[in-house]
Amino acid sequence: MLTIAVSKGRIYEEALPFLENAGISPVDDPKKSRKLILATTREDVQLVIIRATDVPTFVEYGAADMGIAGKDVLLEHGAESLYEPLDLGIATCRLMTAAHKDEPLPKRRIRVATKYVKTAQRYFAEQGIQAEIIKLYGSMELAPLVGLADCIVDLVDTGNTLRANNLEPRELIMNISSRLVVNKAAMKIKHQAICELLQQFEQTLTRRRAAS
Ligand code: PRT
Ligand code: MG
Repeated sequence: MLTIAVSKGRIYEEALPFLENAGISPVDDPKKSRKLILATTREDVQLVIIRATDVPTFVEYGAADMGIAGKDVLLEHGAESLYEPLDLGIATCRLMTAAHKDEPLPKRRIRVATKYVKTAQRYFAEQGIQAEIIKLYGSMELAPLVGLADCIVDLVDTGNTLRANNLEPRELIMNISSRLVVNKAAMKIKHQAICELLQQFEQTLTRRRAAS
């Protein structure tokens, strides 16, 4: 049995064509079902539906053989414990700093609100900028508005969320997409099954590149 960890929402939606090309269709719709383990049209494959940020943990510990996770989540988790063989090019966005529109950052040590604590720490250290990182679990955009932070580090797609809150994107930290990750032991023990699946995913990628 191969277990694949995916999160509900945009990653699941965009990963479906890859799964379907490999003959994997979940028997229940995760949007309607409360089941956390979904059987699929392939007897040898099941999906576990978890929070996006938990995917690397499940795969690292072998609770799932493989998973699909955003590069933002992988950076924050630390990727040394996993194989990351394939960039699926889905759920794309940018990890950016953002701040009040038209307001320069203060010259003193800045306060940064984010859920990406390690990534933000690394980024500001590389830039030689003194920053105090404040961990939040959501609604980062609120922090500069209420004086909790001078800027934020968050994902930006259309920029609508920033604009709606009078913020503007500033520096690009990294372009983000979702990656296929594989447990290291599973890669040895279930080598053939995993490599077959990898090839099928690659085939979908190649077809998409040709079509675009
Ligand atoms: O929601 P939950 O707490 O369960 O987890 P999650 O928020 O991590 O899950 P989900 O499904 O929202 O995001 C999963 C992954 O999708 C992320 O880890 C990213 O890799 C990827 N992704 C791609 C995004 C976005 N685009 C995105 N725009 N994740 C979040 N956003 C949010 C962003 O945080 C901000 O609040 O959308 C808002 C910005 O969008 P725009 O279009 O207004 O700029
Ligand atoms: Mg979310």
